[in-house]
Amino acid sequence: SDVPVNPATPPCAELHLHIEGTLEPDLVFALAERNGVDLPDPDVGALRSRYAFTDLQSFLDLYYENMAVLRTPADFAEMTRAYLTRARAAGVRHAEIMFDPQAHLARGVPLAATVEGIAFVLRTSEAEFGISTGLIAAFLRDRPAREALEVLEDLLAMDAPIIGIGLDSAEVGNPPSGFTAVYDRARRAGLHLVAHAGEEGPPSYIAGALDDLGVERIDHGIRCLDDPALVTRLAAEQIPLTVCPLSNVRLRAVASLAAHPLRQLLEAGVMVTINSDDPAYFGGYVDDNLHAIREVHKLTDDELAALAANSFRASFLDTGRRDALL
Ligand code: ES4
Ligand code: ZN
Repeated sequence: SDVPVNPATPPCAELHLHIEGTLEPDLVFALAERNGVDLPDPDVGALRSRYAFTDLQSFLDLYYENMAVLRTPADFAEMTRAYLTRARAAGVRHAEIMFDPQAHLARGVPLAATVEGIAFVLRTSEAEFGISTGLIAAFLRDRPAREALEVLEDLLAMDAPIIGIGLDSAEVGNPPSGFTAVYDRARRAGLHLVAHAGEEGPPSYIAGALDDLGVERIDHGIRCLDDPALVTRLAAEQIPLTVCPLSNVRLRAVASLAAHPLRQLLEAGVMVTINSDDPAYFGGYVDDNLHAIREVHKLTDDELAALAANSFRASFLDTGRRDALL
């Protein structure tokens, strides 16, 4: 088989993972067949040829298109189970998993179908896969904040098993400041708060996520390096960045893995973690990310261990399991 095998990487937590981004091309075709969904591509090979992205939007277009095959709770459950199986092999012991409820609602999939399909599998993940989990509802920043607030109210009303909220999709032109009401409501509900910022967008969006939304963690955040004062702040406050090297290369946020600013961030004292983002789209799971960055940046075993420790410290784990994993 052509499944890549990586030398062991240390056990870690994965904190930046879109469950819809784990939908592999083979599963797209299998679910399309099962659900009678017409696909634009004749076969998996033709679909795979469309994974050459030029920026975030070119990826998002295919990401939202492929989601059309997800119709029933069983579809979401199967995708989630496939991720956990692969994540366990990658060394993941804890996963904080984002999903995009609005992307499914917009296609006519009820909120309950999405939540129940994913949550059904997460309920037994620790026993079955040895992976503790938390579910994060991510809101689409290129849709109205009012819609996000309505979906959040629905999630709270149905007592959905979420630990937090996030903010994703097309970043530039959609700053954090538009979503203060959503984050205020989530904070009042006792939820954890994260947001994508500084992936393609400017450093001011990272500051906005911290100051306007009150997030505890920044997804991506690599563009903080354009603002030295912000880097100093992130280091001083130990704000975790969930960095995704292969994603950054594939979406051309950085020119190459060699040019990836991971080392600059570490040297500045920033709390960095390594994650896979959308592994079915960007060329690999968290072990593939760790491997690629280890080889190209000549990371030592101690440096890899420090990144793994960061992942547990930056997680929303309760102290009992965190200390057991550290
Ligand atoms: C995403 Cl890489 C990335 N950036 C922003 N939004 C997203 N949704 C899924 N993957
Ligand atoms: Zn992401």
